[in-house]
Amino acid sequence: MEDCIFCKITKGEIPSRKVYEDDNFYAFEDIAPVTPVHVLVVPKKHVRSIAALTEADTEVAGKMLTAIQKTAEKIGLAEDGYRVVFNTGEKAGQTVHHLHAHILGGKEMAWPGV
Ligand code: DGP
Repeated sequence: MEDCIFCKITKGEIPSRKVYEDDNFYAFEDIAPVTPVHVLVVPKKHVRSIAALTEADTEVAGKMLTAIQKTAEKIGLAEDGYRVVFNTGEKAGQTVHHLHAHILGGKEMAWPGV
């Protein structure tokens, strides 16, 4: 996707603070953190959101959980725990239309928090 900011970040065309990368995923610090640790995990393949996933995305969708796990370990959240958020659609607060997981951590979090 030509105009997708996260596609450009995964390709290195826009600078970011990378924390994890593998063949299919790229993870970087959120530009506007809402918790002391706030990292985004995005697939290199452009998919708009969870709502736009198709059968062809099954493998990447499954691997995304493992990429989230590895990223959380790398940024030191595995022991204390973390929250994973997928804003899906504008009403849910999705502003960038490229599938991404927010990994939030570094503080005590209440639940529910909506
Ligand atoms: P969402 O609202 O779920 O679509 O989250 C999009 C997030 O992306 C939001 O927390 C801010 C972050 N973001 C937007 N543009 C950039 C950028 O250029 N660089 C980085 N690092 N984060 C960005």
